Amino acid sequence: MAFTLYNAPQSTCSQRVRFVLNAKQLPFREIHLDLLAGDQLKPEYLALNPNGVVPTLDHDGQIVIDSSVIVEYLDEVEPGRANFTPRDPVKRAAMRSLMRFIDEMPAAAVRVPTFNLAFLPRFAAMSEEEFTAFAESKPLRKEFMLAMGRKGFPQKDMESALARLRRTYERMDEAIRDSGGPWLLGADITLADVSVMPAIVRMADLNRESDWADLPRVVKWFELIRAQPAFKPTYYPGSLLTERFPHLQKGAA
Ligand SMILES: N[C@@H](CCC(=O)N[C@@H](CS)C(=O)NCC(=O)O)C(=O)O
Repeated sequence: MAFTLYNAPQSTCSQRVRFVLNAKQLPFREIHLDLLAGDQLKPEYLALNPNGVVPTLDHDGQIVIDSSVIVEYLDEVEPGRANFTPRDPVKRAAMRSLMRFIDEMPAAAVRVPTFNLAFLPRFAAMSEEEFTAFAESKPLRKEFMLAMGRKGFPQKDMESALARLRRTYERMDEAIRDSGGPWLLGADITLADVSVMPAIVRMADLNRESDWADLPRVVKWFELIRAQPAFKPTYYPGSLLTERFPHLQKGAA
């Protein structure tokens, strides 16, 4: 079986899929897209993924899109190795509920600080016409880009994104407490943990680790996921924003 992953090193959604492929020790070929250059908007890529976003998985010619769908798919086609889906239907439903919450809350919220702090200089350097054309060409994120504009999201949008992230850390803390931990749903790591991981790594990379320092269960969870054998190969050099955007290294967040 051959897996090809269209993705980007720093893309949080891509990192979920890389983690699962690595944990299952499934060899995969990576095709890197430069998202700031607009590789995801080229017609040949849109033919694979009409949303114009990464990741996209090609499994022996079968195309699967959306990171949450891809990680569930991988557990279905390769259930034997490092399974991330509980057998018990009730627990499985709890995992999926958390995954929906994660996609709606932290995965969306994290884009605001990411764009404002890391990508903005790139957009600020474009002319208004170039920027508008770039935004208009995005099937999924057109309105998001236009709302951001070349000057970035206003402070109140940053604050509301950070508030939504804070509610995520609190939800994680409750889930770990109620399940007995150390993972969100108990003794075993599940796709819910994998889904939220990149948002937490991103906020730590943006120097915001202190935002959950008062939640020791979350602190422990973060240590534990970083110690997983799949973590290092997933976050290979170039996967963090601070590696690509040196202006972030001083802790501009
Ligand atoms: N729900 C989708 C979202 C994918 C997504 O937003 N990908 C981002 C990177 S994490 C992207 O490709 N952005 C490119 C753009 O906004 O043009 C998934 O989980 O796969």
